[in-house]
Amino acid sequence: MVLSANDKTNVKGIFAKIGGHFHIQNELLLPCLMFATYPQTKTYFPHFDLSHGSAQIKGHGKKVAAALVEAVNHIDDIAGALSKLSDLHAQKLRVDPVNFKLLGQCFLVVVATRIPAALTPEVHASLDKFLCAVGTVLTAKYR
Ligand code: HNI
Repeated sequence: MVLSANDKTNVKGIFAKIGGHFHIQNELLLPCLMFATYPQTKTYFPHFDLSHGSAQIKGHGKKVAAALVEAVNHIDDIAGALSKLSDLHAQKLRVDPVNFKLLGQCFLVVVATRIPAALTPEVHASLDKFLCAVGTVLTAKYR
């Protein structure tokens, strides 16, 4: 997935808005939305308290959000920035790659509902490409 210069600008812009406007809620909203919309994703978290608003979900949402920010900050080398996470997801967690698309959908829904004006068709397309790129990196080491 090759991001154009324009895609990179769009992605950085949307993350700047996310950070400023609903960072905290998003940490909770994103995993809760994923578990509610795609209950099959819960199978990877048998050890979590998955009730809405649980501290574990919140803590995890925070880590995922931080990893996404890291990817944005190193948008020219996402593979390098997320290399350790890529090892973890491939070798230990073994999350079926299809789940990354589900999480990406949820992320787009969060942006679309929270900051609808920012999600122009161009930004939507760039964000979709970015989330695909992150998913590709996190599943690249699966064998
Ligand atoms: Ni994912 C752990 C980032 C998609 C299941 N995941 C993490 C951690 C980060 C992270 C960061 C914490 C690592 C650590 O503690 O060292 N995950 C991401 C990112 C994406 C993603 C950036 C995609 C954008 N993970 C997914 C998906 C699933 C998933 C789609 C399954 C549905 N992740 C997990 C599980 C853990 C995890 C399970 C371990 C949780 C724990 O603490 O036990």
